[in-house]
Amino acid sequence: MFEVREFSARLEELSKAHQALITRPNHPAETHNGIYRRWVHPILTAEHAPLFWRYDLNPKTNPFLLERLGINAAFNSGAILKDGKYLLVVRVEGADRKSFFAIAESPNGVDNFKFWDYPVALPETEEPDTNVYDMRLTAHQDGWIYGLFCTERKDLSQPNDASAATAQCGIARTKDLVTWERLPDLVTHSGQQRNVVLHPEFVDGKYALYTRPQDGFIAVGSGGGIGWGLTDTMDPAVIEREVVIDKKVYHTIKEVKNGQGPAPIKTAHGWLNLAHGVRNTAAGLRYVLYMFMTALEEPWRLTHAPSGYFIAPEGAERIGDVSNVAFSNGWIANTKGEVFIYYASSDTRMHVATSTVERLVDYVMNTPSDPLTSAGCVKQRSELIARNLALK
Ligand code: M1P
Repeated sequence: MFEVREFSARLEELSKAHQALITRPNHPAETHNGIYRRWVHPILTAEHAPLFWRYDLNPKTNPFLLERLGINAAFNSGAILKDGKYLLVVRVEGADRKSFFAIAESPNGVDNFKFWDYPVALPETEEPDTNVYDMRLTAHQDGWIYGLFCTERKDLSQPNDASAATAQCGIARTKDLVTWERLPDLVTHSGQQRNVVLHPEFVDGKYALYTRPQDGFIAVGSGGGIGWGLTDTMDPAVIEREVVIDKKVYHTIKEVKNGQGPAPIKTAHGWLNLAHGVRNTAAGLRYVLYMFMTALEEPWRLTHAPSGYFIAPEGAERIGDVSNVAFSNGWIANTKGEVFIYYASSDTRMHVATSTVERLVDYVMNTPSDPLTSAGCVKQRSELIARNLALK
């Protein structure tokens, strides 16, 4: 029989290991490309979830100290800097496959992330969500912090297909990330929506949203691309006219689909945007991150689009529940101009890479764009080589 003594000893062991994990100092990787630095340890994993979320800690009701409600993953997190704290609204996925949101807080943005005691109690609309995920946080000019996320429900038009689902954009707002007001889901003329993000400022006196129109739940079909639309209010948010501002392109990193990452960062030169692009391979889809810049007064107009990917899954990042995925829906620019890029690997865990606004602006404005053909790429590279060899 498992003695109470053993219960206490095991609990102490578990607590020590958990405490060591969540307080482990992080450090930047030695090698880097000059654009950003990856930090060595994942900043959040399933194991970061508090023990009291997973175990019944009462020896009377759980004498064997069994894990009762497992956590599978902690990934795709929105981010915001608030009252000097780096806050992530994390997509936490239970062993039961359902995702929920929980806030994790760090004093420095790179380590010591600790979950608040309770997950977010997200109110529902009249049509309950089956699954919610990938929240983008936007501190809007109107004074609210908005959280736009994907709400997934069973596709009732296909009752015999247990996998048939629909994705739409759920909307909630808050002042403190504790109490949330749920607003009606976004209405657009597209079949489904995922990766919808609120622009932080009014544009022509309206709320502006980045969208991702798609025909099906996984496939974007003939639609896709990063869309843009305006709505008079967020309660309800209705987009009458959706235009694609960054489309899918053959034989690029975004051939199959793409989607806006977090809300863009405003700079003196334009808006810095982070997005994900998806291509197909014999081993399945490959998700990478890329960047682009849009005009300050016309955030729907791309001004610079560096060639290729910005971050691709690397090493252990390539392995997880959905392998070969880098995904980001959160970043933070602090008052010192430092940028914390929060990205998830393979739908499993969270990482951080750091850079500065200055470096990212240089990267986006001065990196050549994709010539779209092998011959064009050889020409582009040969010109670089020639310029460099001429320096000798
Ligand atoms: O599994 C990879 C990603 O797939 C979806 O992204 P997209 O809509 O662009 O295909 C999302 O479900 C995302 O959560 C996930 O990380």
